[in-house]
Amino acid sequence: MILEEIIAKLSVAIVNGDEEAAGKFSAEALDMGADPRKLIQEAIQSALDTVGNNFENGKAYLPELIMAGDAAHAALKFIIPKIQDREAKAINKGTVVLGTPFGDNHDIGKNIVGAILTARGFRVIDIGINVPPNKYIEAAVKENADIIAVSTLITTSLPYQREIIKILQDRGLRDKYFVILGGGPVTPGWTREINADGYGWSAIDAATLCLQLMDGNKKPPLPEPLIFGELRR
Ligand code: B12
Repeated sequence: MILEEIIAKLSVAIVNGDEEAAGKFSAEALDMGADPRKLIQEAIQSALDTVGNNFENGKAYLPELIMAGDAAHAALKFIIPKIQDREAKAINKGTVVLGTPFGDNHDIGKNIVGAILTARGFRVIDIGINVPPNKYIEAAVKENADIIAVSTLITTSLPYQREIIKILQDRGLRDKYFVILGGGPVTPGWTREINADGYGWSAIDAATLCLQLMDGNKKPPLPEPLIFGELRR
């Protein structure tokens, strides 16, 4: 089988929620020299988008969503260490506190963002899912972070992004940390509305964003957020 066929089979395995096949095809694709980031983009993300659209249109139900998520996890178990092997650099470019806010349990995209940022030389403190706003701030203070990164997939959890910024302002800490946003329901417009410092459409955009924030003399809060990947939305 050629690599393109294996990538196509990986995608189908995720849509079908077949954990075993997803693990097998991702390992095979990597053995054949597939670029791990290409695998994420072309097989995993696109397959989950298909399942998400089917769910929205009533063609798939929660069990299918759960199984697809599990299959994606099974594939990423092989892919994430490869990203880190290939790219990990010893220099610490900065510390990022990363989490999914209260009410939201989606962590696949967050984990990919964490892996790519680590690979690009950031120290990533992953505070998990369903995280109340004040926990982001506690972690940022404790870890002496540079950036707070909030990954949100559920629309009803968006207000917690605003809440994080408000708590920082109320505690006089807004000039200590950049706040960046990503995930399906987040838009550049929302990023501007709540005065966050940046938006990235993908994990690669998240890395470009963090590198630019740490580059030069930028200080939070930025008068205008940095936006990456807007055209791909
Ligand atoms: C898999 C999945 C699940 C799995 C999650 C498994 C897991 N461990 O994460 C399970 C089955 C648990 C699940 C549950 C639910 N889900 Co769901 N789920 C999805 C699905 C299909 C894929 C999400 C995903 O992983 N995508 C792949 C990753 C790689 O992409 P990503 O997360 O967008 O991340 C990328 C970028 O956004 C970016 N990024 C991400 N974070 C950040 C952060 C920063 C700072 C930056 C810069 C960039 C960045 O980089 C990432 C990599 O490139 C989406 C549909 C979709 N197309 O997104 C629905 C979806 C998100 N789910 C949805 C819903 C409604 C639910 C449920 C409420 C269903 C229910 N009735 O119970 C529950 C909610 C549970 C909860 N409280 O969170 C809706 C949300 C609608 C909305 N806008 O509010 C969606 C959009 C489906 C739909 N079309 O209706 N879900």
